[in-house]
This record gives sequence, structure tokens and C-alpha cells, in this order.
Amino acid sequence: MLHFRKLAAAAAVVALSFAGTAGAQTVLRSSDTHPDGYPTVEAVKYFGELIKERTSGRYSVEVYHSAQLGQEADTIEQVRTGVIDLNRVSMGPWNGLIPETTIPSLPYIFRSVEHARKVMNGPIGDEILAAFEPHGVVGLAFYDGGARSFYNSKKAITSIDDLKGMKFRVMQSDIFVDMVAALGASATPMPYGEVYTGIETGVIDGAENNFPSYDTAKHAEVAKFFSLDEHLIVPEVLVMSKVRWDQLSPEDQTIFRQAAKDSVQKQYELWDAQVAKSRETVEAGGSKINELDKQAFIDAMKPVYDKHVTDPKLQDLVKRIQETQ
Ligand code: GTR
Repeated sequence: MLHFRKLAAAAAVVALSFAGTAGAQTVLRSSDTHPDGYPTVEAVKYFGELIKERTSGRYSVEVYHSAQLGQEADTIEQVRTGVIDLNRVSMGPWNGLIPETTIPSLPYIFRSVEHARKVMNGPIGDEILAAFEPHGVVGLAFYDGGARSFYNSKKAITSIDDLKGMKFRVMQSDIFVDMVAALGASATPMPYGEVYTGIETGVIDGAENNFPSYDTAKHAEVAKFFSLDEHLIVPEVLVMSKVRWDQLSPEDQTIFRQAAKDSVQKQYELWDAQVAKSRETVEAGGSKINELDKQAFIDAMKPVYDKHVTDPKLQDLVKRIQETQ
């Protein structure tokens, strides 16, 4: 009898510590369209290390890179419904859902990458992050997505006239469709993962993106002309499913928010290095990069602003961004 009791007690201790460990370790699933090693992927891994350390191992993050969980539009639905816990995506695909996200997605809204970092990593950025919450996700941080320019398989773009009649892939947002139309070209929204084949088969003449995407998605292989018009500086965003967020204690929520903010500087450093490396790589691979006079491009964007910035709240946001020094 005594022996049995001892055994039962020992079993209970084992069960408790098992339950303790199992309950204590939650691995959060995070999605990213980019390959392993890309600055956004590495920044989210770093965020994961920070929360692991700060929650004494109760939470960690596994990044499913290379669109393993789907293309961005699909993963946005998954994170909103709690199928995945975290997601790092561009601001573009949120435009139809969250009006505030349209503003940092406007062409030439930022004067430079530095201007964008200042705005998005300050009070205006926090205000835009808060706008995600009624839509099933908690906005945690903005990362840098650099400046996007047009690239194509046909010719160097040196002025707006060169764009006439050409066909470019854009992210799924009306702003980008209207932006391309305002330049006299036509836009085809399609998922990122289909761009390479689209250019290769001639369904589109080209696309627009930053150097790291142009390089790592191998678009440079099929579109050799990269013209530095830098029409967009669209921030990247890290969001967490509201379903999962609501299960966190207030203390853990603070840890998560802070860790996300702390991963921003890391992403900037990785980003700057990647932009330089990717530019070198594509040039070595035979890409022709040309500068151009941006003023005519900037002037051509007036109808896009007129159409998309009609709400006084959004007009005020534009004004405050422009006033940020
Ligand atoms: C990249 C961005 C991705 C994705 C992609 C695209 O620059 O990092 O999140 O939005 O562009 O054009 O679809």
C-alpha cells in the first residue's frame, strides 16, 4: 500500500511537470513571403528570441518563410481568423480594409527612406498601428520596405513617355492600379509569387519593387531594366492575430509590444545591408539601372491623391506626414 502511494505520488509529480512544460511553451506561427535570411524574416526571428528571453521560454516564434503558408492576401485572412498567430506583410494588401493604411501607400508621400522611418517609427506610426485593431489583428511594428521602382524586360524608362502602353504587375490595391494608370501604363494586380512567370511569359512587361525583392525573387533574371523613379516607399508591418493576443496576460502584451519595437532597429540595419548587397548582385547579373528626373512622376500623381484622400481625417494625416521633418 505504502509502495503504491509512493508510486502514485511520483506519477503525479511527473504529470505535473509535464503539464507544466507543455503549457509553458507556446510556439507562435508567423508568415512571410520572403526567403529565409531576408531582413523581414530575420527581424521577426529576432523578435521571437526577445519574447522567448523575456517570457522565460513560455513563448517563441517560428517563421514560415517563402510563402509556405500562402500568398499575402491569403495569410492576411488566416491571421485575422486566428489560423496563424503572426504575419509580416506589406501595407499594400491592407488598403481595401483599413483606410489609414492607404496613406503610407501613396506614391511619393515620403520624401526619402529616412523620412518614412521617422514617421512610421513615431507617433503617427503608432496611430496607424492602432487602426489595425478593429480588423482582427494587433499592429505591432513597422519595418522598412525601402523605395520601389519600375523594372521591365523591354527598355530603360527615362521619362513618363516611356511607360505609355506598358503593362506592370502591382500589389492588390486600387491605389497602385490608379498610380500606374496616371503614368499612362496599365496595371495588373497579382500575387507576388506569380510575377516571375508573368514576366517570363510576357503576360506583363514588368513589375515594381525594391532591390532586395527584385533580387531575391529572381525578377532580375527576366526583367533587366531597373529605372530608379522610387515612386513608392511602402512600409512593412508585423501584426498579431487578435484571437491569440487576447489570450496573453497584460504583462505579456507589454513584453510583445516592446519586443516588436526593439526589433525595428535590427531590421533597419539588416535592410540597409541587404539593399546594398542586392544592388551589387543584380548589377553583376547584368541588370541595367538608370536614374531619371522624378519631378514629372511626382506631378502626375495628383489625380491619385484627389481620388483616394477625400476623408478629412486622412487629409490631416497626409498633412502631418508632409510636415514631419
Ligand atoms: C515586397 C514586400 C512583400 C510583398 C511584395 C509584393 O517588397 O516585402 O511583403 O508585398 O513586395 O510586391 O507583393
